[in-house]
Amino acid sequence: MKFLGVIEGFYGPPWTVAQRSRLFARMQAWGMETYLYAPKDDPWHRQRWREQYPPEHAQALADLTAVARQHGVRLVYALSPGLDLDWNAPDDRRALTDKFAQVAALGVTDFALLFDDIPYSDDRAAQARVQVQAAHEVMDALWPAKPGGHFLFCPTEYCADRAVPTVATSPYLHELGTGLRPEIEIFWTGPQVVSPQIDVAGILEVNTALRRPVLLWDNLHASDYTLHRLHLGPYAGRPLELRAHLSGILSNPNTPLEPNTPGLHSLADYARADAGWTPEVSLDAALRAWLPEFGAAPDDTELLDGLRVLADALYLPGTLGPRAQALLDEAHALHGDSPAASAQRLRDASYSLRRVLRALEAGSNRDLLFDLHPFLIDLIEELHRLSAPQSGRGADDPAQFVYRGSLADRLLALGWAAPPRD
Ligand code: GDL
Repeated sequence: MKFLGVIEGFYGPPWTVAQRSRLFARMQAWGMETYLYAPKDDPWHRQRWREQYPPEHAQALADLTAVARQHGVRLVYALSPGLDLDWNAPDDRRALTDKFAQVAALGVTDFALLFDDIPYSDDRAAQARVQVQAAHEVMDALWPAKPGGHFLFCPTEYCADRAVPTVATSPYLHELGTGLRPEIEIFWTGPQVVSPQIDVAGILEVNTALRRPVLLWDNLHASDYTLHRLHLGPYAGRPLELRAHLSGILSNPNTPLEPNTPGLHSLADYARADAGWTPEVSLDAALRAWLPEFGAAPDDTELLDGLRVLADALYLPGTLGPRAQALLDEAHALHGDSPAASAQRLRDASYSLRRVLRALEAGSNRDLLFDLHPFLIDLIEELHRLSAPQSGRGADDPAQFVYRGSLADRLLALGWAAPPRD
Protein backbone atom coordinates (compact mmCIF):
# COMPACT_ATOMS: atom_id res chain seq x y z
CA MET A 1 0.00 0.00 0.00
CA LYS A 2 1.23 3.47 -0.89
CA PHE A 3 -0.57 5.30 1.90
CA LEU A 4 -0.98 4.64 5.59
CA GLY A 5 -2.13 7.24 8.04
CA VAL A 6 -4.75 9.46 9.54
CA ILE A 7 -7.53 11.72 8.31
CA GLU A 8 -8.61 14.63 10.43
CA GLY A 9 -11.94 14.50 8.68
CA PHE A 10 -14.59 14.55 11.37
CA TYR A 11 -17.33 17.03 12.22
CA GLY A 12 -16.53 18.79 15.48
CA PRO A 13 -13.81 20.93 17.01
CA PRO A 14 -10.62 20.53 14.96
CA TRP A 15 -7.53 19.33 16.77
CA THR A 16 -5.10 21.97 17.98
CA VAL A 17 -1.64 22.45 16.55
CA ALA A 18 -0.17 20.96 19.73
CA GLN A 19 -2.38 17.89 19.43
CA ARG A 20 -1.48 17.41 15.78
CA SER A 21 2.21 17.67 16.61
CA ARG A 22 1.76 14.91 19.17
CA LEU A 23 -0.08 12.86 16.57
CA PHE A 24 2.73 13.28 14.03
CA ALA A 25 5.30 12.08 16.54
CA ARG A 26 3.19 9.00 17.21
CA MET A 27 2.59 8.41 13.51
CA GLN A 28 6.32 8.47 12.95
CA ALA A 29 6.78 5.81 15.61
CA TRP A 30 4.02 3.70 14.05
CA GLY A 31 5.45 4.07 10.54
CA MET A 32 2.54 6.10 9.20
CA GLU A 33 3.41 8.66 6.53
CA THR A 34 0.22 10.43 5.50
CA TYR A 35 -2.01 12.93 7.31
CA LEU A 36 -5.04 14.36 5.49
CA TYR A 37 -6.03 17.79 6.74
CA ALA A 38 -9.83 17.86 6.28
CA PRO A 39 -11.56 19.00 9.48
CA LYS A 40 -15.17 19.63 8.49
CA ASP A 41 -15.36 22.46 11.02
CA ASP A 42 -12.40 24.43 9.79
CA PRO A 43 -14.58 27.11 8.16
CA TRP A 44 -12.06 27.74 5.36
CA HIS A 45 -12.02 24.05 4.51
CA ARG A 46 -15.74 23.74 3.75
CA GLN A 47 -18.34 26.38 4.65
CA ARG A 48 -16.21 29.32 3.52
CA TRP A 49 -14.02 27.41 1.07
CA ARG A 50 -13.82 30.37 -1.33
CA GLU A 51 -12.09 32.59 1.20
CA GLN A 52 -8.36 32.65 1.56
CA TYR A 53 -6.95 31.78 4.97
CA PRO A 54 -6.37 34.92 7.05
CA PRO A 55 -2.66 35.49 7.79
CA GLU A 56 -2.52 33.89 11.25
CA HIS A 57 -4.35 30.77 10.07
CA ALA A 58 -2.18 30.57 6.96
CA GLN A 59 0.89 30.76 9.16
CA ALA A 60 -0.47 28.00 11.40
CA LEU A 61 -0.97 25.77 8.35
CA ALA A 62 2.54 26.50 7.12
CA ASP A 63 3.95 25.66 10.58
CA LEU A 64 1.90 22.48 10.72
CA THR A 65 3.20 21.36 7.34
CA ALA A 66 6.74 21.92 8.54
CA VAL A 67 6.15 19.98 11.77
CA ALA A 68 4.65 17.13 9.79
CA ARG A 69 7.68 17.05 7.52
CA GLN A 70 10.03 16.96 10.52
CA HIS A 71 8.28 13.76 11.54
CA GLY A 72 8.42 12.24 8.09
CA VAL A 73 4.69 12.82 7.64
CA ARG A 74 3.24 14.17 4.40
CA LEU A 75 0.44 16.67 5.05
CA VAL A 76 -2.22 16.47 2.35
CA TYR A 77 -4.43 19.55 2.31
CA ALA A 78 -8.09 18.94 1.43
CA LEU A 79 -10.72 21.39 0.30
CA SER A 80 -14.47 20.62 0.35
CA PRO A 81 -16.17 23.10 -1.98
CA GLY A 82 -19.12 20.89 -2.91
CA LEU A 83 -21.81 22.46 -0.75
CA ASP A 84 -22.27 25.34 -3.15
CA LEU A 85 -19.58 25.29 -5.84
CA ASP A 86 -21.09 26.65 -9.07
CA TRP A 87 -18.97 25.31 -11.91
CA ASN A 88 -20.61 27.69 -14.37
CA ALA A 89 -19.49 30.71 -12.38
CA PRO A 90 -16.01 31.90 -13.42
CA ASP A 91 -15.55 33.49 -9.97
CA ASP A 92 -16.06 30.16 -8.28
CA ARG A 93 -13.59 28.40 -10.58
CA ARG A 94 -11.02 31.07 -9.89
CA ALA A 95 -11.69 30.98 -6.14
CA LEU A 96 -11.07 27.22 -6.23
CA THR A 97 -7.69 27.37 -7.93
CA ASP A 98 -6.66 30.48 -5.97
CA LYS A 99 -7.40 28.72 -2.71
CA PHE A 100 -5.21 25.75 -3.61
CA ALA A 101 -2.52 28.16 -4.80
CA GLN A 102 -2.56 29.91 -1.43
CA VAL A 103 -2.06 26.64 0.40
CA ALA A 104 0.64 25.49 -2.03
CA ALA A 105 2.51 28.71 -1.32
CA LEU A 106 2.58 27.69 2.36
CA GLY A 107 4.75 24.70 1.51
CA VAL A 108 2.06 22.05 1.01
CA THR A 109 2.79 19.70 -1.88
CA ASP A 110 -0.09 17.20 -1.79
CA PHE A 111 -3.78 17.95 -2.15
CA ALA A 112 -7.27 16.54 -2.06
CA LEU A 113 -10.64 17.58 -3.37
CA LEU A 114 -13.54 16.22 -1.35
CA PHE A 115 -17.15 15.93 -2.49
CA ASP A 116 -18.57 13.88 0.38
CA ASP A 117 -21.74 14.87 2.24
CA ILE A 118 -23.04 17.33 -0.35
CA PRO A 119 -26.37 17.51 -2.17
CA TYR A 120 -26.81 15.11 -5.09
CA SER A 121 -27.84 16.58 -8.39
CA ASP A 122 -30.61 14.90 -10.39
CA ASP A 123 -28.14 13.95 -13.08
CA ARG A 124 -25.41 12.19 -11.21
CA ALA A 125 -23.32 11.45 -14.28
CA ALA A 126 -23.25 15.17 -15.03
CA GLN A 127 -22.32 15.86 -11.40
CA ALA A 128 -19.41 13.46 -11.77
CA ARG A 129 -18.23 15.15 -14.98
CA VAL A 130 -18.14 18.53 -13.26
CA GLN A 131 -16.17 17.08 -10.36
CA VAL A 132 -13.69 15.49 -12.78
CA GLN A 133 -13.21 18.83 -14.53
CA ALA A 134 -12.73 20.57 -11.21
CA ALA A 135 -10.07 18.06 -10.15
CA HIS A 136 -8.18 18.38 -13.42
CA GLU A 137 -8.39 22.15 -13.44
CA VAL A 138 -6.99 22.32 -9.92
CA MET A 139 -4.17 19.91 -10.80
CA ASP A 140 -3.25 21.82 -13.92
CA ALA A 141 -3.22 25.10 -12.00
CA LEU A 142 -1.10 23.60 -9.22
CA TRP A 143 1.35 21.82 -11.46
CA PRO A 144 1.40 23.53 -14.88
CA ALA A 145 4.89 22.42 -15.86
CA LYS A 146 5.32 18.90 -14.59
CA PRO A 147 3.39 16.34 -12.58
CA GLY A 148 3.49 17.35 -8.95
CA GLY A 149 2.54 15.75 -5.66
CA HIS A 150 -0.26 13.36 -4.85
CA PHE A 151 -3.85 14.24 -5.65
CA LEU A 152 -6.66 12.57 -3.70
CA PHE A 153 -10.37 12.71 -4.49
CA CYS A 154 -13.43 11.86 -2.40
CA PRO A 155 -16.54 11.04 -4.42
CA THR A 156 -20.11 11.90 -3.50
CA GLU A 157 -20.96 8.20 -3.78
CA TYR A 158 -18.20 7.11 -1.43
CA CYS A 159 -19.52 3.77 -0.23
CA ALA A 160 -21.62 0.96 -1.69
CA ASP A 161 -24.67 2.13 0.28
CA ARG A 162 -24.54 5.45 -1.56
CA ALA A 163 -23.92 4.06 -5.05
CA VAL A 164 -27.00 4.42 -7.25
CA PRO A 165 -28.27 2.02 -8.35
CA THR A 166 -25.27 -0.22 -7.50
CA VAL A 167 -21.49 0.03 -7.47
CA ALA A 168 -21.19 -1.90 -10.72
CA THR A 169 -23.87 0.08 -12.56
CA SER A 170 -23.61 3.56 -11.04
CA PRO A 171 -23.36 6.17 -13.83
CA TYR A 172 -21.68 8.46 -11.31
CA LEU A 173 -18.90 6.00 -10.46
CA HIS A 174 -18.51 5.04 -14.10
CA GLU A 175 -17.91 8.68 -15.07
CA LEU A 176 -15.31 9.05 -12.34
CA GLY A 177 -13.59 5.81 -13.27
CA THR A 178 -13.28 6.69 -16.92
CA GLY A 179 -12.82 10.44 -16.45
CA LEU A 180 -10.41 10.93 -13.58
CA ARG A 181 -6.74 10.72 -14.52
CA PRO A 182 -5.29 7.40 -13.44
CA GLU A 183 -2.82 9.02 -11.03
CA ILE A 184 -5.68 10.45 -8.92
CA GLU A 185 -6.39 8.43 -5.80
CA ILE A 186 -10.09 7.88 -5.06
CA PHE A 187 -11.43 7.43 -1.53
CA TRP A 188 -13.92 4.72 -0.57
CA THR A 189 -15.32 3.93 2.90
CA GLY A 190 -16.45 0.34 2.18
CA PRO A 191 -19.99 -1.05 2.05
CA GLN A 192 -21.25 1.63 4.45
CA VAL A 193 -20.16 5.02 5.72
CA VAL A 194 -18.98 3.21 8.84
CA SER A 195 -18.16 -0.32 7.73
CA PRO A 196 -17.81 -2.95 10.46
CA GLN A 197 -16.62 -5.42 7.81
CA ILE A 198 -14.91 -4.82 4.47
CA ASP A 199 -14.36 -7.81 2.22
CA VAL A 200 -12.18 -8.35 -0.81
CA ALA A 201 -15.10 -8.90 -3.21
CA GLY A 202 -16.61 -5.49 -2.46
CA ILE A 203 -13.27 -3.76 -2.98
CA LEU A 204 -12.62 -5.61 -6.23
CA GLU A 205 -16.03 -4.49 -7.46
CA VAL A 206 -15.40 -0.81 -6.77
CA ASN A 207 -11.84 -1.04 -8.10
CA THR A 208 -13.30 -2.29 -11.37
CA ALA A 209 -15.83 0.56 -11.50
CA LEU A 210 -13.21 3.18 -10.67
CA ARG A 211 -10.43 1.52 -12.69
CA ARG A 212 -7.85 1.72 -9.93
CA PRO A 213 -7.29 0.39 -6.43
CA VAL A 214 -9.25 2.64 -4.08
CA LEU A 215 -7.79 4.44 -1.09
CA LEU A 216 -9.68 3.39 2.02
CA TRP A 217 -11.12 6.26 4.08
CA ASP A 218 -11.79 4.16 7.12
CA ASN A 219 -14.47 5.40 9.53
CA LEU A 220 -14.25 2.30 11.75
CA HIS A 221 -13.11 4.32 14.77
CA ALA A 222 -14.92 7.58 13.94
CA SER A 223 -17.07 8.91 16.76
CA ASP A 224 -18.44 12.19 15.41
CA TYR A 225 -21.87 10.72 14.72
CA THR A 226 -22.27 9.58 18.33
CA LEU A 227 -20.35 11.69 20.78
CA HIS A 228 -21.57 9.41 23.56
CA ARG A 229 -19.19 6.79 22.29
CA LEU A 230 -15.50 6.30 21.78
CA HIS A 231 -13.94 3.46 19.87
CA LEU A 232 -10.94 1.96 21.61
CA GLY A 233 -11.03 -1.42 19.89
CA PRO A 234 -8.49 -2.82 17.45
CA TYR A 235 -8.43 -2.45 13.71
CA ALA A 236 -10.73 -5.31 12.77
CA GLY A 237 -13.16 -6.70 10.23
CA ARG A 238 -10.74 -6.39 7.32
CA PRO A 239 -8.94 -9.52 6.10
CA LEU A 240 -5.20 -9.20 5.54
CA GLU A 241 -5.69 -9.98 1.82
CA LEU A 242 -7.54 -6.69 1.46
CA ARG A 243 -4.25 -4.81 1.58
CA ALA A 244 -3.21 -6.13 -1.83
CA HIS A 245 -6.22 -4.44 -3.43
CA LEU A 246 -6.00 -1.00 -1.83
CA SER A 247 -3.70 1.89 -2.60
CA GLY A 248 -3.71 2.60 1.11
CA ILE A 249 -5.65 3.04 4.32
CA LEU A 250 -6.28 6.31 6.10
CA SER A 251 -8.24 6.19 9.33
CA ASN A 252 -10.71 8.96 10.17
CA PRO A 253 -10.77 8.22 13.89
CA ASN A 254 -12.39 9.38 17.14
CA THR A 255 -13.00 13.12 17.46
CA PRO A 256 -10.99 13.43 20.69
CA LEU A 257 -7.37 12.82 19.73
CA GLU A 258 -5.92 10.94 22.68
CA PRO A 259 -8.20 7.87 22.67
CA ASN A 260 -7.05 7.12 19.13
CA THR A 261 -3.82 5.48 20.20
CA PRO A 262 -5.08 1.87 20.41
CA GLY A 263 -6.94 1.91 17.08
CA LEU A 264 -4.16 3.63 15.16
CA HIS A 265 -1.44 1.49 16.69
CA SER A 266 -3.44 -1.55 15.69
CA LEU A 267 -3.97 -0.26 12.14
CA ALA A 268 -0.23 0.25 11.76
CA ASP A 269 0.25 -3.29 13.00
CA TYR A 270 -2.31 -4.63 10.50
CA ALA A 271 -0.60 -2.85 7.62
CA ARG A 272 2.61 -4.76 8.27
CA ALA A 273 1.24 -7.99 9.67
CA ASP A 274 2.07 -11.50 8.53
CA ALA A 275 -0.39 -14.35 8.38
CA GLY A 276 -1.68 -15.28 11.80
CA TRP A 277 -2.28 -11.69 12.87
CA THR A 278 -5.36 -11.18 15.00
CA PRO A 279 -7.09 -7.97 16.11
CA GLU A 280 -7.17 -9.18 19.72
CA VAL A 281 -3.41 -9.74 19.95
CA SER A 282 -2.81 -6.45 18.20
CA LEU A 283 -5.05 -4.61 20.68
CA ASP A 284 -3.20 -6.13 23.59
CA ALA A 285 0.13 -4.93 22.22
CA ALA A 286 -1.35 -1.47 21.63
CA LEU A 287 -2.67 -1.26 25.20
CA ARG A 288 0.69 -2.32 26.65
CA ALA A 289 2.41 0.36 24.61
CA TRP A 290 -0.18 2.88 25.85
CA LEU A 291 0.61 2.35 29.56
CA PRO A 292 3.26 5.10 29.84
CA GLU A 293 0.64 7.69 28.80
CA PHE A 294 -1.15 6.74 32.03
CA GLY A 295 2.01 7.31 34.01
CA ALA A 296 2.35 3.54 34.45
CA ALA A 297 5.35 1.27 34.10
CA PRO A 298 5.30 -1.00 31.03
CA ASP A 299 4.89 -4.02 33.31
CA ASP A 300 1.99 -2.67 35.38
CA THR A 301 -0.37 -5.59 34.88
CA GLU A 302 -3.06 -4.21 37.18
CA LEU A 303 -3.40 -1.08 35.12
CA LEU A 304 -3.21 -3.10 31.93
CA ASP A 305 -6.21 -5.09 33.13
CA GLY A 306 -8.11 -1.85 33.63
CA LEU A 307 -7.21 -0.70 30.13
CA ARG A 308 -8.37 -4.02 28.72
CA VAL A 309 -11.77 -3.64 30.38
CA LEU A 310 -12.03 -0.04 29.19
CA ALA A 311 -11.09 -0.85 25.59
CA ASP A 312 -13.51 -3.78 25.50
CA ALA A 313 -16.29 -1.61 26.94
CA LEU A 314 -15.79 1.09 24.29
CA TYR A 315 -14.81 -1.31 21.56
CA LEU A 316 -16.07 -0.79 18.01
CA PRO A 317 -19.35 0.45 16.53
CA GLY A 318 -22.15 -1.72 17.86
CA THR A 319 -19.72 -4.29 19.27
CA LEU A 320 -18.37 -5.03 22.71
CA GLY A 321 -15.00 -6.60 23.32
CA PRO A 322 -14.91 -10.02 25.01
CA ARG A 323 -14.36 -8.73 28.56
CA ALA A 324 -17.23 -6.27 28.25
CA GLN A 325 -19.48 -9.01 26.88
CA ALA A 326 -18.56 -11.16 29.89
CA LEU A 327 -19.45 -8.29 32.24
CA LEU A 328 -22.80 -7.91 30.53
CA ASP A 329 -23.39 -11.62 31.07
CA GLU A 330 -22.51 -11.16 34.75
CA ALA A 331 -25.01 -8.32 34.99
CA HIS A 332 -27.70 -10.62 33.60
CA ALA A 333 -26.60 -13.31 36.05
CA LEU A 334 -27.42 -11.00 38.96
CA HIS A 335 -30.93 -12.37 38.58
CA GLY A 336 -29.64 -15.97 38.64
CA ASP A 337 -28.63 -18.53 41.26
CA SER A 338 -25.36 -17.04 42.48
CA PRO A 339 -25.71 -13.27 42.29
CA ALA A 340 -22.97 -12.67 44.88
CA ALA A 341 -20.24 -14.08 42.63
CA SER A 342 -21.46 -12.02 39.67
CA ALA A 343 -21.68 -8.88 41.79
CA GLN A 344 -18.11 -9.45 42.91
CA ARG A 345 -16.85 -9.67 39.34
CA LEU A 346 -18.70 -6.48 38.42
CA ARG A 347 -17.23 -4.78 41.48
CA ASP A 348 -13.72 -5.96 40.54
CA ALA A 349 -14.16 -4.43 37.09
CA SER A 350 -15.29 -1.18 38.66
CA TYR A 351 -12.17 -1.13 40.89
CA SER A 352 -9.99 -1.92 37.92
CA LEU A 353 -11.40 1.04 35.99
CA ARG A 354 -11.09 3.23 39.06
CA ARG A 355 -7.36 2.50 39.05
CA VAL A 356 -7.18 3.76 35.47
CA LEU A 357 -9.00 6.95 36.48
CA ARG A 358 -6.74 7.52 39.48
CA ALA A 359 -3.64 7.00 37.34
CA LEU A 360 -4.89 9.55 34.84
CA GLU A 361 -5.75 12.04 37.56
CA ALA A 362 -2.24 11.77 38.94
CA GLY A 363 -0.60 11.73 35.51
CA SER A 364 0.57 14.42 33.16
CA ASN A 365 -1.46 13.67 30.02
CA ARG A 366 -4.35 15.95 30.91
CA ASP A 367 -5.97 15.67 27.45
CA LEU A 368 -6.18 11.93 27.88
CA LEU A 369 -7.75 12.38 31.32
CA PHE A 370 -10.35 14.83 30.00
CA ASP A 371 -11.11 12.73 26.92
CA LEU A 372 -11.66 9.53 28.89
CA HIS A 373 -13.12 10.97 32.08
CA PRO A 374 -16.86 10.91 31.22
CA PHE A 375 -16.61 7.38 29.86
CA LEU A 376 -14.70 6.08 32.85
CA ILE A 377 -17.11 7.72 35.28
CA ASP A 378 -20.14 6.25 33.51
CA LEU A 379 -18.70 2.76 33.60
CA ILE A 380 -17.43 2.95 37.16
CA GLU A 381 -20.72 4.33 38.42
CA GLU A 382 -22.91 1.82 36.64
CA LEU A 383 -20.77 -1.15 37.59
CA HIS A 384 -20.72 0.05 41.14
CA ARG A 385 -24.46 0.70 41.26
CA LEU A 386 -25.24 -2.75 39.89
CA SER A 387 -22.87 -4.59 42.15
CA ALA A 388 -23.43 -2.67 45.40
CA PRO A 389 -25.10 -4.68 48.13
CA GLN A 390 -28.80 -3.79 48.36
CA SER A 391 -28.90 -0.69 50.50
CA GLY A 392 -32.60 -0.01 50.32
CA ARG A 393 -32.12 3.02 48.14
CA GLY A 394 -34.74 3.43 45.47
CA ALA A 395 -33.78 3.52 41.82
CA ASP A 396 -34.62 7.21 41.62
CA ASP A 397 -32.75 8.26 44.75
CA PRO A 398 -30.80 11.35 43.63
CA ALA A 399 -27.81 10.12 45.62
CA GLN A 400 -27.45 7.35 43.07
CA PHE A 401 -27.10 9.88 40.29
CA VAL A 402 -24.29 12.07 41.48
CA TYR A 403 -22.58 11.93 38.10
CA ARG A 404 -25.38 10.90 35.80
CA GLY A 405 -28.20 13.23 36.59
CA SER A 406 -29.87 14.09 33.33
CA LEU A 407 -33.34 12.92 32.39
CA ALA A 408 -31.83 10.81 29.60
CA ASP A 409 -29.63 8.97 32.12
CA ARG A 410 -32.54 8.33 34.45
CA LEU A 411 -34.67 7.05 31.62
CA LEU A 412 -31.84 4.77 30.54
CA ALA A 413 -31.58 3.40 34.07
CA LEU A 414 -35.21 2.36 33.85
CA GLY A 415 -34.25 0.00 31.06
CA TRP A 416 -35.79 -0.69 27.69
CA ALA A 417 -38.89 -2.54 28.82
CA ALA A 418 -41.84 -0.32 28.04
CA PRO A 419 -44.31 0.03 30.92
CA PRO A 420 -47.87 -1.12 30.29
CA ARG A 421 -49.84 1.65 28.57
CA ASP A 422 -53.12 1.33 30.44
C1 GDL B 1 -18.89 10.83 6.76
C2 GDL B 1 -17.93 11.92 6.44
C3 GDL B 1 -16.89 12.13 7.52
C4 GDL B 1 -17.42 11.76 8.90
C5 GDL B 1 -17.82 10.32 8.84
C6 GDL B 1 -18.30 9.72 10.16
C7 GDL B 1 -16.72 10.50 4.81
C8 GDL B 1 -16.12 10.38 3.45
N1 GDL B 1 -17.30 11.68 5.14
O1 GDL B 1 -19.73 10.54 5.98
O2 GDL B 1 -16.48 13.46 7.48
O3 GDL B 1 -16.44 11.97 9.88
O4 GDL B 1 -18.89 10.19 7.93
O5 GDL B 1 -19.40 10.41 10.68
O6 GDL B 1 -16.69 9.56 5.55
